[in-house]
Amino acid sequence: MSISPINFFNLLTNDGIDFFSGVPDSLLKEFCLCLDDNVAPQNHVISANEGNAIALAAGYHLGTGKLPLVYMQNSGLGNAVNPLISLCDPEVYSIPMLVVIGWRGEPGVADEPQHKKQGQIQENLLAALDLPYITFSATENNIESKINKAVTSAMADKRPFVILVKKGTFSKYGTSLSQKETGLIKRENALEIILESLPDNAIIVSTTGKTSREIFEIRAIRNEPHYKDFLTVGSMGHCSSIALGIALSKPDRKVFCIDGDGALIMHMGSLATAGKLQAKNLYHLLINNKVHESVGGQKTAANGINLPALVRSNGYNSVQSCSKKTDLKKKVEQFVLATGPAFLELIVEPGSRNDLGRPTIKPVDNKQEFMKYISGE
Ligand SMILES: Cc1ncc(C[n+]2csc(CCOP(=O)(O)OP(=O)(O)O)c2C)c(N)n1
Repeated sequence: MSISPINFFNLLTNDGIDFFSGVPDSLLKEFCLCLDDNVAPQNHVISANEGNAIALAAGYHLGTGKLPLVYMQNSGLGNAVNPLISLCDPEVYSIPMLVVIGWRGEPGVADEPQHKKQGQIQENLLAALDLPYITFSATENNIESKINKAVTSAMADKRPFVILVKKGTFSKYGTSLSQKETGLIKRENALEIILESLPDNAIIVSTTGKTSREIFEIRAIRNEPHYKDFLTVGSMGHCSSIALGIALSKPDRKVFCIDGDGALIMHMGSLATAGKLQAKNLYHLLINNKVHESVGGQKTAANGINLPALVRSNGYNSVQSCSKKTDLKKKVEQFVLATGPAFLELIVEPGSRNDLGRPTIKPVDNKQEFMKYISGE
């Protein structure tokens, strides 16, 4: 039987765990919802990236001596490797924590191309990192003793202990994050307007998750080719750096990065690089819904910060924001004429269609066609 998130949570708290940090994941969505509902905000921190979550948890342990919990999708393990092995490892500071990892791309389970390699190497990777682990699946019946074992082992050996969670492990939590009508434009409609307002020879690099899925569908519905769009299906947080790399190598073409707030915040340091390099042909569009909508709608740090001000202070040449549906087209048209690095934030309503599909073109084919397009062939 699948595990009830609240049962899992109660067992963790009975074992003394009261601090949680991580980046949300679709496989862990129900557990994340349960944390949102049951933990005070200062004890449940959705961090910028998975490495930050490990470091936050390490700090919490240093301050309290208690066992913290970090959660992430296995895509984020790469972000976490450095603090896991150079901070928490028994040969360095020996810091205990539980690390709950959603196992996308598990061998034998159908998944998207960007998850396959990570899923395949998952167990070998944990072995190479010398991280002890147990797995949880939908057919679990020994949850309590397994959690006790994980907690005891992490504390006794003073090291991170991993709980690897297979697809379908958690049952529904009950409530899901409400998608309130805000009167703002929906991301998909904003993307429709953006795509029709960009110049014909625009080069587009879009972010991980539903933004790229929507762009793919809009192109398909309009019978337009997909080769203008590099859909960054994995590698969350890096699409603006990919766009910058292209912009530097193609100074005569306008390169548009279509980013998400969770992704931008995940690797915010790239803003400083973009500001410093002053690529005149770099156009950074942020679709800001203030949540990680693609994996369940959990809040990002965009809720409390002024992203345009931040971007401006990093040296972008032109910075604009737009929250009015009726202004959007005009704002995008002005943005296209600005001198880069240019930034336009579009505040949109969280939410997406339930029947949204996924790209049907393989990433490597997308790359080949895209390279032909940008080389002018
Ligand atoms: C390194 C990494 N961590 C986590 C994920 C899981 N993930 C995929 S999309 C996404 C949310 C992206 O949020 P945002 O950029 O705000 O875009 P939105 O989903 O709101 O459109 C997350 C957390 C991932 N793909 N890679």
